[in-house]
Amino acid sequence: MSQIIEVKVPDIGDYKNIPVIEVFVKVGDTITVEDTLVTLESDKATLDVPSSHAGVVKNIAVKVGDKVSEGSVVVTLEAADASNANPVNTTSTLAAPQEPAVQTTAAAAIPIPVERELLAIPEVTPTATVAMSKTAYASPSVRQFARELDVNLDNVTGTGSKNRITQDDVRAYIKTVMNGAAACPTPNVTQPASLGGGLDLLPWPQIDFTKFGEIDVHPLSRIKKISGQNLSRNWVMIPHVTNNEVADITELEQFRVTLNREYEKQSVKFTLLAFLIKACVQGLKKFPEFNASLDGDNLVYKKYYNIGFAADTPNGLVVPVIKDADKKSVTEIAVEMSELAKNAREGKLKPTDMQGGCFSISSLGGIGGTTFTPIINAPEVAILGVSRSSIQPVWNGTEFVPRLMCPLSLSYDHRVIDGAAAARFNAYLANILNDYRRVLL
Ligand code: CAO
Repeated sequence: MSQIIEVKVPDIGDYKNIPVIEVFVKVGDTITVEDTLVTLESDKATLDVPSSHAGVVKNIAVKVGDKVSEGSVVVTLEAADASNANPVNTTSTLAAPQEPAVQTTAAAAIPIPVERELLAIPEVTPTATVAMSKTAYASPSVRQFARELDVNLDNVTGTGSKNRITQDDVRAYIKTVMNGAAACPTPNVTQPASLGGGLDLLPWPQIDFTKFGEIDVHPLSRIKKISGQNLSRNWVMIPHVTNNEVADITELEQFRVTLNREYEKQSVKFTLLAFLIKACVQGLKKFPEFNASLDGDNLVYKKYYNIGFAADTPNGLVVPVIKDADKKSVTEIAVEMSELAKNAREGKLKPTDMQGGCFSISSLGGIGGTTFTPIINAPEVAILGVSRSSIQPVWNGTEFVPRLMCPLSLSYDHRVIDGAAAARFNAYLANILNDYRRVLL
């Protein structure tokens, strides 16, 4: 006898009214126990709601954007045979002799919430080079995690329930690859430890620091953990080269100070960064390969100009993005930047505030330093580092004159950008900053 079963959101702790961000089933689908039905996303984590029963989907009670809490009905299933439905939770059924029985049950126990990247990381779509498995048994958050690291889930062995692939399985796979024993299609063939294919790294040093003195141990913040993984991947996978240039910003700085005086009452603060963002847009227009992303053997040229800027927050680094910077004035950029920077410091940025970037700027000018090597924010192909401006003696042909010089460090992905192009881009940028009227050209 078939049974109609309502699958509900189970106990999800303190979370209430969480939006549904993805629905994975449609009416008519045949699903098995633990198939993911929907994903919910709170401000801190994403949660996959798996099915407690096998059966055919008869009705879907939620859609993307709906808010749900514990007990909200997610789907109605028709289980072909209650005894074979193999529910994860055993609950009493309301028998209805002629009609299908209706069983109300919570979904299977939700796996530990997986924190999906909310910060500093661009959204990732599967690339042509890494065929993302449609058949591997993994939750959307694990699939997302694998995509970020370009891992094909078909190569990963799942150790979770019913061989489900977990984040730890993906990590273990990466460790194997990094140790030089890259996944080998023939199970009996093992590769020598060092063929030059993997990084062949030594294990991380395990040291008992207390042997040398007193210590304090604090867990890394969530932002540091997430951005750390991205920075490591980008540093290891992208051949970085940094081109250093200096821009004479003497006149621009005078102009900026004048503007700040004029706009004081309107609470607009013109920072050097706002001018830099606009100047970079001009650079991207003139040198389109800087506004591109690698997708396998293809280069994707973007026709929009979204500029990210690194913001230092008490919890770590985040990169909010000024969208369509080409369509905004310096004043609009300054206002939006200050709002985004404030939200970043207060931990109020939305995931969408940090997505869609084409090129990033990391400005340490307000803090110090003469040059540095910023790490490219993949899948972008270049990033501009800005250090502290200082008065330098500059030869004008007849004498040394004091000029305000600003160091610009442009890191670029050498697979996409040649050294000569990088030098041209940086010199062009310096030229605009030298005489900001050029931004109009
Ligand atoms: N040279 C000299 N002084 C500079 C400068 C430069 N290149 N850039 C900024 N300054 C000065 C500004 O003029 C300002 O002084 P006034 O208040 O007198 O005008 C002061 O430094 C502070 O600037 P700001 O912080 O208000 O503005 P900003 O545009 O420089 O920075 C933001 C905004 C969000 C980028 C910044 O707050 C921040 O977080 N910086 C750190 C970024 C970072 O961590 N990068 C590293 C990433 S890689 O780990």
